[in-house]
Amino acid sequence: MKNYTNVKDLGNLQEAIKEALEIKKNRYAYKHLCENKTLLMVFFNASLRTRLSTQKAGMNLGMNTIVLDVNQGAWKLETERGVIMDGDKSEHILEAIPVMANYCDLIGVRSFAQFENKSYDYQETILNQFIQYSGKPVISMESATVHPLQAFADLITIEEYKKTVRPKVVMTWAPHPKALPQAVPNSFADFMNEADVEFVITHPEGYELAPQFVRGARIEYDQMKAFENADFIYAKNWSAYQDPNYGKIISTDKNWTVSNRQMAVTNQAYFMHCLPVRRNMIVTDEVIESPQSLVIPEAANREISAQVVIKRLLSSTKLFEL
Ligand code: AN0
Ligand code: CP
Repeated sequence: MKNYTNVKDLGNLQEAIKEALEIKKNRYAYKHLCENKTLLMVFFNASLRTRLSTQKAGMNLGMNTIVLDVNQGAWKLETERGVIMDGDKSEHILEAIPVMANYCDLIGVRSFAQFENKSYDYQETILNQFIQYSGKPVISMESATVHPLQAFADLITIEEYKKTVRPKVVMTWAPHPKALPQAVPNSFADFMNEADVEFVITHPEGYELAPQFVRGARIEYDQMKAFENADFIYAKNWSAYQDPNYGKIISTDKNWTVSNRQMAVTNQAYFMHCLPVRRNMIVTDEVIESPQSLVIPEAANREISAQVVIKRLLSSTKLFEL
């Protein structure tokens, strides 16, 4: 594995899940594997889980970890080539990336969609600059269009809690006051489409996601119908993907907030959300506090997904031959 951005990077998914569950049983089994290797985590946006779990995963493997919050203490970075840099940006990303790469063996990047230009976002311009100019393996820690560490942790969680061989997993849009990226639902769909589950996506009309992520998944516009007999409910808000509304909020319909009303028609489904979550917008207090809520074990599995990815990335590079 050269970089980590999507489900295909994991190869055989069953083997990846098996490896994750083994690591979870003994997360210090490889505590010397990455000694004297350094993980650099670059954050253009806020984070709680990704920051802590990825750092912990690196430490479990004996790595050094450095965290850089680009917007707090570093020079403001220009990301466009060709601009005359007479504004407030002191350094260009084209110098900053190779400089940062000097000090590490592996780079994680968090850089959300900016919603100014859909093709700039969907070409993963920032992440790809890291891939192109660092010469180091790169992990998306939620970039413009994907959040594969989250989706892998979600899949591990479903594997741990499923009661049937092929559970019904429903991803539902839910309302939110601010426009959010499509990265989390994109990657969740990317993973569920490859997993052994019955996958259904439900959202109001106009919230259709990019076809390369949705692929053959069933879309059901009636949320109650989608929830019938579900084993897992995966709630998430996202802003519109389709033109001309890219990056915009086109509904705040509170009927879509996940509550006991919808959960009642499921097969006593588990509730999932990647967090952070706004209570009583996305999900009611009752549902998130219920015994069926998996939000905390789901977050715990972020350490495990990150550890599998770091281990594989460093094992498959030439680093260990140097
Ligand atoms: C982000 C998002 O929806 O992509 C991060 C989720 C992991 N959420 C917020 O910005 C609230
Ligand atoms: N789920 C997730 O990625 O959370 P953070 O934004 O806190 O890292």
